[in-house]
Amino acid sequence: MPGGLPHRGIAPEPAGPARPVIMGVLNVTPDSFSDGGRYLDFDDAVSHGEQMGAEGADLIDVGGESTRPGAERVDAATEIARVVDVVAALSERSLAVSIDTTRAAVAAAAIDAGASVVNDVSGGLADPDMSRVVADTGALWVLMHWRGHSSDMQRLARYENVVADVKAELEDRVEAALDSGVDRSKLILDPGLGFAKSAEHNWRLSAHLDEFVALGYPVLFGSSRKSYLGGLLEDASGKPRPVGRREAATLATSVLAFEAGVWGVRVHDVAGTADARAVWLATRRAR
Ligand code: PMM
Repeated sequence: MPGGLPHRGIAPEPAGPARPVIMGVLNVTPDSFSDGGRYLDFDDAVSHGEQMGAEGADLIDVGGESTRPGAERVDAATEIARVVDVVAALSERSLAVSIDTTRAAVAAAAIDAGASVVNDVSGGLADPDMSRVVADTGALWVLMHWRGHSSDMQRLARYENVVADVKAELEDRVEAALDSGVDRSKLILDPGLGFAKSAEHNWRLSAHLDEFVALGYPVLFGSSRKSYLGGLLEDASGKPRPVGRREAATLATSVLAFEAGVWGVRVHDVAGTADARAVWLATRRAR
């Protein structure tokens, strides 16, 4: 477990495979593709975070800017105003919080309010000050594979070999993080499904998750409700499965990711994922 992320409960873990972390998504935005607009209100956001904690989330991932393809950016002050009180309230309730941001100023404000993980979908590329904030505070840092902001990221979805290229680009981000003084024990890697990736790219990355695990860093996997699942499950007229009905497919991808050895999954449906994790763990421990 990198950096000693607190696990809920005090019972010692039985010997065997590590229990994967569940990161519950809490988007405090008007426009995220799945839960946009639902948790802009402070009380709604905090109670949803608490509910995910009660359902088995190890981490609540609070985000104040949508990264949906084509989304327009908000300014840093707006992003901070959306997230900081929610982060403080969840931290006060002893929930571990990650801040989903590409901006150093937002990460610093959230860490100040109690966040212990920076979930940076740009892998440090969007803001040159991010590595300093992470190094100075000792926060864990999720380096996700990214090639550009949401407004034009689908144009950037060109690869020779998506698995090899994403691995190499993530390794470059690791080198940059280490060079700027971040401890290797603080790093978590994420192949970044849907970020400058076609559906085919997402399937290839999912099929080769074990190669990312083999890089030697904890791996986070984020497939929850993404459009490649909607496309897979299109109806007879070719209409994609709507976002709200992609949960069973998401769970299947999470179990496959557990089997590939990931450190954690980032999901909207924490209760279902916690059940799936219990099934996977019981099965693994019975081997
Ligand atoms: N996906 C989204 C946002 N943040 N962070 C990580 N580390 N990995 C992801 O795959 C990821 C992310 C987009 O999904 P959302 O709009 O449901 O938050």
